[in-house]
Amino acid sequence: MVDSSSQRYQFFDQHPEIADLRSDVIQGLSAEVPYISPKYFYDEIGSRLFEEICNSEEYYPTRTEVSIIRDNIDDIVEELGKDCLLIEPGSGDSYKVRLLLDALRPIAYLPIDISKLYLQGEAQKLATEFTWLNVHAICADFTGKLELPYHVESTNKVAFFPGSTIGNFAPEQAISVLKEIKMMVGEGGGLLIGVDLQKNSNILNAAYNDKSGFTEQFNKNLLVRINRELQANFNLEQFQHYAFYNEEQFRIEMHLVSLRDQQVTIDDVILHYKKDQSILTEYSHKYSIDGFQILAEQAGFKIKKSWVDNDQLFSVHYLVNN
Ligand code: AVI
Repeated sequence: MVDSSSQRYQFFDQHPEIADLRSDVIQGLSAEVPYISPKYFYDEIGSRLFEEICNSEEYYPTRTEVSIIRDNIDDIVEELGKDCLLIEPGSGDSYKVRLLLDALRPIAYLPIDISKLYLQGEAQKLATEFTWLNVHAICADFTGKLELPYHVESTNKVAFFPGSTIGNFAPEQAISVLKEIKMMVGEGGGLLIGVDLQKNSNILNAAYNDKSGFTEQFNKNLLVRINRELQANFNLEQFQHYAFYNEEQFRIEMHLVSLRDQQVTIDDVILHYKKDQSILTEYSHKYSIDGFQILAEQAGFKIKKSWVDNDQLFSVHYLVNN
C-alpha cells in the first residue's frame, strides 16, 4: 500500500458539505411532484447494484464507451497531449481512467470525489498499480465550486467525465456543471466527456429495465436506504419500479409508483400516496451529437473532436477552453 506521506500519493480534504439526507428527502417527498435526488442511489449497496447494471447485457453505455476509448486511444492521446494534469470529477471506482493512464502518461492524476474513504482507497490502489503515477486525491463535491488544491501554470489541465453522468442533470444544470469544469481546467485546458445518444426507444427502455432486475433493485434501494437511515416504513412490495424513455423530452425517467393509497412515516413525518402516484428518482437525458455540441458551446467550450461507435449508441467528445 502506498503511504500517504509519500510524494506520489497526496490527499487533499476540501471538507465538502455532506448533504442532509433527512431534510433533503422530506423536502423532496413533500413536493407537489414528489422526488428523491438520484445522488442518494449510491450508498454501498447502491454502488454495488450500479456495477451490476453496468455489466448487464441490456445496459450498453458502459461497454460501448469503453470500446470507443479503446478503439480510439491513439487519437484521444494525440488530442489531449501527453504530460497533462488529468482530473476526474466524481471519480468513483476509477475504472475507466485505467484505459487512459498508460497511453496518456499524465504528470498527475487528480480524482475528485465526495466519499472520503472510498476515494482514499481507490486512489491508493491506483498509485500502487501504476508505479510511475502521481495521484493527488481531492475530497470535494464536484457539483459545487471546483478548485484545485494547488496552482499549475505550465501544464494543460484535462478533465475526464465519463459514463454520461452529465445526462443526469437537466440541460440548464448540465451547462452550469460544464462551466464549472471549464473554469477549473482554465484557459487552454480540455474536457474528455462521455455522452449517451438518442436512439430507438426499445434499446433505451430495455437498458433501464434489465431482465435480472438490477435496475429495479437499484431504484428500490432508495426506499431501503431511507427505511434504514431515517427510520421510515416504506413497504417495498407497494411501490413499483417504472422506467421509460420520454420521447418528447429525450430522457429516461425513473419512478417508484405507489400500488395503492397508502401512508408512510419517516420518523415523525407522515406522507400520503395515492394509488398510481409516483416518486421521481432520476432523469437520464440523451443527446444527439449536434445537440450535445450546442450544449457544450453554450457552456463556452469548443468541440475539438467527437468519437462514436459504429452503431451510434454512445459518444465521447474532447472539448477545449480556448
Ligand atoms: C450514472 N448514470 C449515468 C446512470 C444513467 O444511465 O443515467 C445511472 C443509472 N440509472 C439507472 N441505470 C443507470
